[in-house]
Amino acid sequence: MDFFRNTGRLFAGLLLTIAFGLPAVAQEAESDAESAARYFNRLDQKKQGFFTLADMQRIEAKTFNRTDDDKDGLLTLSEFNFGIPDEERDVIERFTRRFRLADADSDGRITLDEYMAFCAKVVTTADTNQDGMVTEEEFVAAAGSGSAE
Ligand SMILES: [Ca+2]
Ligand SMILES: [Ca+2]
Ligand SMILES: [Ca+2]
Repeated sequence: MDFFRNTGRLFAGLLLTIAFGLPAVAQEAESDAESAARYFNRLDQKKQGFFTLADMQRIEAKTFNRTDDDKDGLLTLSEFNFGIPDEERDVIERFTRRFRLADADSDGRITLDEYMAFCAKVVTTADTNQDGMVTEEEFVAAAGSGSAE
């Protein structure tokens, strides 16, 4: 899963997995679940067994800045999709779809505010018992069930 090496890509993928459910292909579903667990560990920096919205936004703000190649405070589609090989058409299509979903006002650029709002959506979706903490169990379940649909 080369494209999951990039934290930003992984993040974007999970957001959409959580918010909109898994793709129909079983093989992809499995890798998404594995990726969800890996991504959870990255967000749970203190190894407490959960992360909060504040944790996620702190970490993802850094990802945003790293992905923002020209440092104009906006993510374009080409920045967002940077590094995906041309032959990976399904991946490009998926990330393009995700980009559009994160781009709340559809102006072709993702602002930090839009990105942070998307984080909030993920936490709201994944935190099924609404205690403000997303546990690994909640996170992986949300990634696997498409519970937001
Ligand atoms: Ca930019
Ligand atoms: Ca926008
Ligand atoms: Ca919870």
